[in-house]
This record gives sequence, C-alpha cells and structure tokens, in this order.
Amino acid sequence: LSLETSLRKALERGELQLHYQPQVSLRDGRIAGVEALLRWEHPELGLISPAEFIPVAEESGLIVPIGRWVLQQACRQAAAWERAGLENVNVAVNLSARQAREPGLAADVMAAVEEAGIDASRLELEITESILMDNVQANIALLERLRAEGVRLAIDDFGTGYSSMAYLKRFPIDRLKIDRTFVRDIPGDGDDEAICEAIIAMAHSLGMTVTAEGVENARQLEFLRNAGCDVMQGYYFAEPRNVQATTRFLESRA
Ligand code: G
Ligand code: G
Ligand code: MN
Ligand code: NA
Repeated sequence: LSLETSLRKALERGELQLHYQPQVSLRDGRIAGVEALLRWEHPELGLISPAEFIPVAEESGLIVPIGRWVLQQACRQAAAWERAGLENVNVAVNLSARQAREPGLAADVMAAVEEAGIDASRLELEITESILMDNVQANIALLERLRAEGVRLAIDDFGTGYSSMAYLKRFPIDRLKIDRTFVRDIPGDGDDEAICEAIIAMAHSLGMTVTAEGVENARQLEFLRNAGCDVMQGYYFAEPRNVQATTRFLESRA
C-alpha cells in the first residue's frame, strides 16, 4: 500500500492524533499556549513524522480534510481544557501551503471555532513566510478576514524565508516565531545573537510578539530573556506530548 493510500484511510481509522508542545512566557514563567503537532501512528510502520507525510498530504490534496480535522480537534481540545478550569490555554495550529490556497479555509477555521464554542482569540494559526509570499494579495485578504474574526496569526520558522520588511508590515501578524536554527548556537555565535536580537527588536517595533523555537538549554533561555523575547518553546521546557500528558502538565503548572 502506498503512503498516500494508507494516509487516505488514516483519518477514518483514527490513526492520526495531535500532540501538544507547551509555550512558556519568559516574563512570568506561565504557560502561554500550546502548539498542536500532528502524529500518525501507522499500524505496521509505527510512528510516522509529519515531515514525511505532510508533503504526501499536500501533494495529494489530503491535507485539506486532514487540516480541517486538525483545526476541529485543536479547538475542541482548547474547549475541553477551558471546561477543566485551565484558563488561557491558547492553541496554535500549523497551516500548509495547500490549505492557505483553499478558498474554504477561513470558513473551515470559523466553523471549528464555533463548533467548539471557544473564543476565536484562543486559536493561533502558524504560517510560514514562503506560504505568505506565494500569493501576497490573496494572503493579505485571507489573513485580514481571519484577524477580523479574532483569530491570532503567527509567522512560523521566521528568518528562513523571503519575506521583506515591506510585506511584513502589510500582513496583519501578531507574532513571529524565530526559527530554531537561529536559536541553536546562542549564546556564542555572534551572528545568530545579532539575528535573534534584530528579529525581537523589529517585531516589537511593529507591535508583534516573539516566540523562540527550539530552546534546549538554560543559557539560550537567559540570552532570550535578556534580549526581550516574549515566549519560548523547546525541549528545555517540554517536548510535544499526547493529550493526557499535556493535560497533566498543564494542571501541574496551573
Ligand atoms: O512535530 P515535528 O514533529 O516533527 O513537526 C515536523 C513538521 O511538521 C513541522 O514543520 C510542523 O510545522 C509540521 N506539522 C506538524 N503538525 C502539522 C499540522 O497539523 N499541519 C501542518 N500543515 N504541518 C504540521
Ligand atoms: O516547523 P515547526 O516549527 O512547526 O516545527 C516544530 C518542530 O520542532 C516539531 O518537529 C517539534 O517536534 C520540533 N521541536 C520542538 N522543540 C524542539 C527543540 O527544542 N529542539 C528541536 N531540535 N526540535 C524541536
Ligand atoms: Mn510551527
Ligand atoms: Na518552526
């Protein structure tokens, strides 16, 4: 069976699940939210990384129903955490290029929010620079529509793509996520230190907040805190975990 054929069946067979990675505020150490990360437990092949199957899902168009399912699950989970008394758990969901081009995306997003009964501001969508730059006019319109509904918007893997300052200003973006390749060698690598500081300063002056990705040790955390970074995400704080483990983690920090 090809990967595409089994991926087609994965949704109905319940082989897909979302794991969640906590994001922590550098100001007060509180949980700012979680990023939903898709996992595929294949019955024969075991756990398959999204890095492997998202490209197949994109190519085949399966990313559209899968992405809709991810949005529904993430919003329902945000509602469940809220009902359990865990306040302010924002949920971030990754979008792929194909989803961004799909005319029904904004409607899918709002349907997921409304069905779950959460405030739209609980949901953050992560989009890469290359997706944004793929079709600037259409994406400005898409993001403005989502922003008007109250959904938060973040640029993922920031610094690795091609977005220019001129465009950055035109997209209604709330947050930049510094790509983890810039975080890996700080402190110590002068270029990466300068890049992190520049991204943070620029984001703040444009009214955006900043999340650093891939934080794996206390020295990186200290550097980022001193540089004024708002939120961090990475193995140093927590790895992505399933719903049960994430819930226990959130409860232990509440
Ligand atoms: O979780 P990490 O495990 O390995 O994720 C690998 C890549 O897959 C990351 O670039 C991440 O953004 C992407 N990814 C994870 N979950 C989703 C998802 O639900 N939708 C999309 N489009 N990409 C995802
Ligand atoms: O592209 P995106 O930023 O959505 O990808 C998130 C990916 O980063 C996931 O694969 C997740 O498992 C991975 N990740 C999360 N924290 C860390 C970390 O501290 N170090 C590394 N190397 N990868 C991380
Ligand atoms: Mn992401
Ligand atoms: Na990223």
